[in-house]
Amino acid sequence: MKIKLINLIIMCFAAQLGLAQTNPYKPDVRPAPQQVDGKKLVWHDEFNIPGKPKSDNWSYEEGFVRNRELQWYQPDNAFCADNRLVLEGRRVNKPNPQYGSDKLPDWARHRENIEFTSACVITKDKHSWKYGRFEIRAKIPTELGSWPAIWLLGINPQKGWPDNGEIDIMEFYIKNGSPSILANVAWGTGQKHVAKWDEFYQAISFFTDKDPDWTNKYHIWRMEWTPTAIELYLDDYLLNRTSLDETINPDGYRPFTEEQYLLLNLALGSNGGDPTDTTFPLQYEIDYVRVYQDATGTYNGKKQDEGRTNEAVKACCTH
Ligand SMILES: [Ca+2]
Repeated sequence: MKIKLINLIIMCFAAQLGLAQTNPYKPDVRPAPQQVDGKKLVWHDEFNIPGKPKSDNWSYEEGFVRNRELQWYQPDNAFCADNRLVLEGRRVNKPNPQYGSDKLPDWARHRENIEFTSACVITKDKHSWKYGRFEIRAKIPTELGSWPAIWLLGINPQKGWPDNGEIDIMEFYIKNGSPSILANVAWGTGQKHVAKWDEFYQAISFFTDKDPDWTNKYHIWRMEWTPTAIELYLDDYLLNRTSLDETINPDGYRPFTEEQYLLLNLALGSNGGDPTDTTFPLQYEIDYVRVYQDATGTYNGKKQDEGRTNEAVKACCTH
């Protein structure tokens, strides 16, 4: 009896330990902490409800958008399943519905066909933030042709890129011939479409040499954005730190003292390399996005349940 009791105690202890640990290969389904390091959780999406990403959080970029990338963005390639958001890159062969149209940028309107589709989800016009801790747990595809990203752009309608600022919490693409992790901050130079960059890049072999299974695991990308600086981390390893004293446009505008919105996307081709020989589909999996703020931060957006039907709220909250 005594031995059974001891065994039971050991089993309970082990179970608790198990719960306390995160499986690096799976989404972390434990509830988001409401507070960390004195900062409160102000917004999050755990992507735990199967189906389309919540429409009160996300909208979509559509078509051929930027950088001569190969993919046609469409909502169909974004879905939630098994407690994570999947942005799926697919190889297709179909006519470009906007072939020749001036709705597309010059480089894209002459593409007769769409060879790849993918997804880009954005919080533009729905949620934006100034300062805070941004924590994103994700597993990225690293096959040739992949260009996954977690990034932010300024919301000021009077300003364009790059005057509005850009923060790349995570990008993965081929830099100087090596597949690399990038973490960048960009702002204005006074010249149209020309940015000043505080760039960081590190060959992914730096990570995979230490852990050969690195690419099959989820990792945590984190931004600490304060009135003083932007710090970008990967699994608690500081990749890049940018002082906000540097990030002043020539006209005096300081983009990182203004609100920014979030983009999650899987681009294909361009900086990502040629995906011709890559096996598709490719999946970029995002377990959660969590934003924490202290008194310095601001957050503008709808409350999580605003605009949703009672049924939707019930479906959410009984899940
Ligand atoms: Ca999740």
